[in-house]
Amino acid sequence: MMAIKIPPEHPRAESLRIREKLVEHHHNGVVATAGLIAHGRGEAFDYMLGEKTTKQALNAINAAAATLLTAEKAVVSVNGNTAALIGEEIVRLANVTKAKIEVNLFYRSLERELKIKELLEKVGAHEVLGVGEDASAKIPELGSERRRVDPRGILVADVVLVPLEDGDRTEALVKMGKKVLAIDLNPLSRTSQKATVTIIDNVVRATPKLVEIVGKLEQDLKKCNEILLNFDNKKNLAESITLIKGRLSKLAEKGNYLTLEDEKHDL
Ligand code: PTJ
Repeated sequence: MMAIKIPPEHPRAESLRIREKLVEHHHNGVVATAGLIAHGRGEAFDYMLGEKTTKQALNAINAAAATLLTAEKAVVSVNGNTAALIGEEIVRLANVTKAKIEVNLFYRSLERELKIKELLEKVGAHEVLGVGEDASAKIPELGSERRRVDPRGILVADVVLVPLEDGDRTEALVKMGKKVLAIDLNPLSRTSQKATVTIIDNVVRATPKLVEIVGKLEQDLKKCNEILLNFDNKKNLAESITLIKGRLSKLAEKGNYLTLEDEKHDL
């Protein structure tokens, strides 16, 4: 049940609905308290990006789809925020890419793990790894609770999708030789900087788009390889930062909202 009723005509209705969803799942124990802070940080970057999936994000989504489709053992890592915001899309993505789903929390507790597992099962997940004693392996050189992983999942994966997380684990996973696909609104975060493919976008927009593109590329391995050959993460990331810089410059000139006409070159 939502805590407040959001008028549909409210100019920021969608953003408020997302916020309420997180608050609701914070109350029921899925989202960590720090998850609310993390969301606020994300929202600030989303303002700067214009709250849309940019051309650069779309490039990265294509590369992430191609990586998932050419993976041997892909895993989608789930934390509190992602379970609350995109639980259904995660299950859909895991189904279409034959990836496993693993719960991996920074603020780890068995209670939260079980709640997240239950939420994912409710929206169709058949198997959820990483819960309790199942996370019996450890990622080397990692101090946080995120080091505990499932030996059937993240430990042996060649590709790990980490929608929205703190940065320490991405670096450790890359050091282990894994490809990390990140979705993060902040292009300056350690996760964004260290990932193999970085999607600078909101998980609520990027994940359904990723499912859609996986559906389109599914039968076309040649196209997947072509996408991967032409994708340069550093360059794409730099272009996302340039886009923010450009938008901020335009905003600074105008001192007001940008219209669609102002933004037509960015879209
Ligand atoms: O559920 P747990 O215990 O694993 O904890 C999860 C949080 C998110 C609390 C934990 O991973 C954390 O502290 O993360 P950080 O360090 O705050 O990083 C979160 C990153 O996600 C920041 O770079 C935000 O900009 C970004 N972010 C927040 N909301 C979104 C987002 N990126 C994409 N979509 C969002 N909706």
